[in-house]
Amino acid sequence: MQIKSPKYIYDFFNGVIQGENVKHYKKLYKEIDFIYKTRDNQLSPDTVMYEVYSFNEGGSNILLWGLTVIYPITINGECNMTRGHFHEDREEPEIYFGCSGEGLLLYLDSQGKIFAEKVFKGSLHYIHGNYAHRLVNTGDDTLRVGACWREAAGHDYKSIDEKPFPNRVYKKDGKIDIA
Ligand code: PAN
Ligand code: ZN
Repeated sequence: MQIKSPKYIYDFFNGVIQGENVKHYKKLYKEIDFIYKTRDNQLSPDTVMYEVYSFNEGGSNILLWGLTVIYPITINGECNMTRGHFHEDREEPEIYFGCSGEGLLLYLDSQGKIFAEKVFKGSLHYIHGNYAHRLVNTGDDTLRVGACWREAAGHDYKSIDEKPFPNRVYKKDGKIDIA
């Protein structure tokens, strides 16, 4: 029997996934400045707000494994977060799991009902297909969250742009404030 090296390395300490087919992108402030309540003119437009790694092995029923790395930045007191989305196919769920840092996972249904779960190293989250999901970094360190979902899920950002998450998360004097 041949023993092979793994094709992918999940480097928890440095917050990267390495391997041949790994896709990686950086989300810059200028690309998502509209998701925050206010604009911070002190923040460079090229500031990396978060990074996303993912890979899949192809095939007809593609399963993706991902990692989101969200930096501890505040925008006039508002905590940094992902853009947030529904899955295009509202039947497709996703699993998130906390790897490092502290945050909140916001869930929003199509009726506008919202709730959140705390995210920390070892937390595990099952996101049913009918919930939009957004990660918020509430800590002083980088928040790293793993994810597993099917390619068939797709991403629907438009619904969130039209009907945004009703609550925002702020950090004032080290205390979290949800407004
Ligand atoms: C994640 C997200 C990732 C970035 O992989 O795509 O955390 O968030 P936005 O896509 O909202 O910018 C996921 O939920 N995939 O389905
Ligand atoms: Zn998703």
